[in-house]
Amino acid sequence: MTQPNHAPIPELYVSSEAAESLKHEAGKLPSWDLSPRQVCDLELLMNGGFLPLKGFLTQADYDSVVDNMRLASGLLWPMPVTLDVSQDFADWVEPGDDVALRDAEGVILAILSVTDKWTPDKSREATGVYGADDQAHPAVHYLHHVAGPVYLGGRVKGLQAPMHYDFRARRDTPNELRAHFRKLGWRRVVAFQTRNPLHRAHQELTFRAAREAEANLLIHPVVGMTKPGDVDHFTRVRCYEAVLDKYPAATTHLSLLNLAMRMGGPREAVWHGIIRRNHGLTHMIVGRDHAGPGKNSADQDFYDPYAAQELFRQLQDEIGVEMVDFKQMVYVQERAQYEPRDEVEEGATILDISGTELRRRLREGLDIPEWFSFPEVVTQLRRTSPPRNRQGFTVFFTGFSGSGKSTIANALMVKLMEMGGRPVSLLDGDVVRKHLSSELGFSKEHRDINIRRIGYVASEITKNGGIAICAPIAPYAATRRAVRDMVEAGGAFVEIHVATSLEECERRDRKGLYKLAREGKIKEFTGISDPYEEPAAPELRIQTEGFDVDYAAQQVLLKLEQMGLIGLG
Ligand code: PPS
Repeated sequence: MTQPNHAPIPELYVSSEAAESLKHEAGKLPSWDLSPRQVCDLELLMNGGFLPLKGFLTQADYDSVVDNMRLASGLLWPMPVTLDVSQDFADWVEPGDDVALRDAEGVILAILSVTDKWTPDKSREATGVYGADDQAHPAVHYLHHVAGPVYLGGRVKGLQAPMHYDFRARRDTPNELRAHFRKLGWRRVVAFQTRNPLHRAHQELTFRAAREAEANLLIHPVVGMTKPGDVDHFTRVRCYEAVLDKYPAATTHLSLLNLAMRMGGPREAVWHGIIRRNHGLTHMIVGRDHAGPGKNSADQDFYDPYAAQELFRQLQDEIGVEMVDFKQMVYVQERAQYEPRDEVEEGATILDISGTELRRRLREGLDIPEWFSFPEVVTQLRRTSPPRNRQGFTVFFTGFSGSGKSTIANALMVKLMEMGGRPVSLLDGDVVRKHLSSELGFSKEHRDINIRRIGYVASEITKNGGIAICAPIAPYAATRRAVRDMVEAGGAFVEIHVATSLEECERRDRKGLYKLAREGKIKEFTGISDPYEEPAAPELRIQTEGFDVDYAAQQVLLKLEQMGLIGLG
């Protein structure tokens, strides 16, 4: 029978007096500003969540973890927990040095006593740990594009835990959870690891899993870093809180885990198991395609959907946590209840809504039935993902000086304000250059800075539900692309090429600038002495010759309506 994991475990924190004096000394040490992922890793190192690790992996441990899923001592450990740094920083730190590890605000969280410094072979790490050096895998992408080139290894002395201002009462260290279980007399506890909102099927399957294991249930969602594109953790935690009421009283607990996931499938499942053992759990639910990263660049699954369960089953004695099989629960219409898929009678009608379908219904404000999710959960999701016609977006005009961008942008702004519902901001080329970019000229470098500033402001407006209308020349395709990426993280980006020809702009010469440019009195003038890269695939291209402004603005409105960004509702 599984033994309760209640006794306290060792942490890496020093006493508060030692922390005070170390903090003063640490002021003189080389200091490293931790990335968000490193802050997550450090927290779990310090609080014992990553036992048996006592610091960031040394080179010998790293090599052994990559090749054999074990530390050099032979202990099971599937995931490299490494401190990646820049080449510049690595150049002035040597083994034997101490390094102060700081959070984003500059607070010293820990001291690393460096024993190892090496340049890893990242392709080997990707293949060994994630199964392929394929950048469609988020952790492989991170490894090659975000992580620094050099790793530092060594033991960590913890001075203080990273500060969390959100959901503080829901966060527990391993020892706090152990104490909680001890207090409640929970000897067998099954963990449900999740990075998604819980709907009815999850509630059914978790409760069933706990009953089968004759255990209490811990909903243990990851709130550190999950898969890019996931529902943000603020929304998810409000959803989990709503679901908590649906379990019988005093059977279930919710605790948040500040883990940075790698989406490493089978290896990650084993890692999750070890982390849960450290948190005092005795059982864990391992689902189909546990911690799966989705499709690879050949559009195939990275891992077999049952590989995680198989590996966990093989290693569960060493992990120290028993696996509970995940039963897929489906809604049977005739019986108006959830049942395990393998127990459904032949001929019965099974209802389901896929993740993609759910997102579509949220986006379009369509019905989400009660058999699928709890109304309280749907309310939270709708608050975060309002239908498209209530989300923010950016309309980005680009074209030559004098092409009519500003005039159409102004007309569009007025028409959108007439409709109401969302705040509208106009970031016109001239206005931006007066207020945001007054020190900039028209070199490529300065134009790029100018456009990125506009992109940043537009992305903030968009993320917060407003409409940003931008009307710069924005002559470079790569910079427009960068702005699109920035904005699309929070809403739609509608690129509109105002395709008035250079000849026509010069003929109109509204500001008299073309004449000056031709005379060489204005340098680097777009179209005359500086390039303009036409958008290859804008959402809309407008010809202005022979049409009035009203008609052009109308075309934009029709496009926005077609994209679902404006309309009734
Ligand atoms: S950019 O390239 O997007 O940063 O340019 P932008 O900020 O939109 O330019 C705004 C206005 O600056 C005037 N102007 C010039 N344009 C192009 N090249 C040079 N060298 C130049 N010098 C001044 C021009 O009138 C732009 O106004 P619009 O509104 O486009 O007519």
